[in-house]
Amino acid sequence: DFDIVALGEPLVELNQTHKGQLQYLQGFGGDTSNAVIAAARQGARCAYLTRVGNDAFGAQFLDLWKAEGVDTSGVQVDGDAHTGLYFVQHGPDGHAFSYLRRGSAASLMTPALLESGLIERSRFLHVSGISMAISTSACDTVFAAIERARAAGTQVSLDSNLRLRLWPVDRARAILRETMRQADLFLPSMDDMQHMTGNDDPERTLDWIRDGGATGVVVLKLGKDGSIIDDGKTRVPMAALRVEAVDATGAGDCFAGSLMARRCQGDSWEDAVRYANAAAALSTLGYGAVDPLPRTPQVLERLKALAG
Ligand code: KDG
Repeated sequence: DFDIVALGEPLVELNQTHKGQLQYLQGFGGDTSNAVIAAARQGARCAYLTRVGNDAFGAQFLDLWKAEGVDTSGVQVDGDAHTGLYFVQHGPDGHAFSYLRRGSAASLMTPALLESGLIERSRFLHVSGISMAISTSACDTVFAAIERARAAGTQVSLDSNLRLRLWPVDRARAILRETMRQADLFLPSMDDMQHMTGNDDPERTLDWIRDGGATGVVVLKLGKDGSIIDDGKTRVPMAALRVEAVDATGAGDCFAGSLMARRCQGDSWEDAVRYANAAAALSTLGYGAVDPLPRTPQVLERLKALAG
């Protein structure tokens, strides 16, 4: 059995590590894949559900997940479509993504992907806005996955991860509003919420989420201002960790994966968020979404240094 099964699209990553130069470091990305690898590095038992191409990149991903201890029995290989790809460029406003993903193998997933029964054998199902934005059949797959999770008593975790290049804001708002209601853990970022609600006030944003019918735990991520844990009764502000970030790609995914991993190990919400904050901060110290993801000893060391 598993602690976490995630569902979404893995993307090969090409990261421009030297500004202005035509050199790209190959790595791996895709928000839900990043999250599940981060969770595995914190000791969680993880599995991934997706569809990759029958190409070199698909094979690299299968090798990566195996090396990270992520179960791949639910990964399908598509004979025709390719594995998606993205480029990361770094500028004064942080990182920017360019995608080559339309028609990718993952975008062709259908609810048949769920027949492996992995969701029923996991404590958390993790999905994101991106999992639902890549195609209508992927969106159907996420809805079917949530239905299976709820029927089986598997907790549903949803990261907003709004990507407005993948879907129009009206559709994103309607679908995220529907799915956030069904989530046991909703992880929106203030930036994403601001795009959907037009409002930049965290308290009013949390009110919007509650008024919209969310009943689970909500952790609203405020970037450099930390986060707020709202369990439906109280709202607890949590401080951010300041670090000199080299590349913040995947930091939110590291936060999600580490948070779930620590919940599975029995942490309180506050302890789990504190841990996930430290893990996410550490993940920004190197280039790439996956390579710099920390492991438990590093995170514990950082937490100890902070406490001392
Ligand atoms: O959170 C990081 C991801 O956004 C990145 O790995 C690429 O999945 C990706 C996407 O669709 O933006």
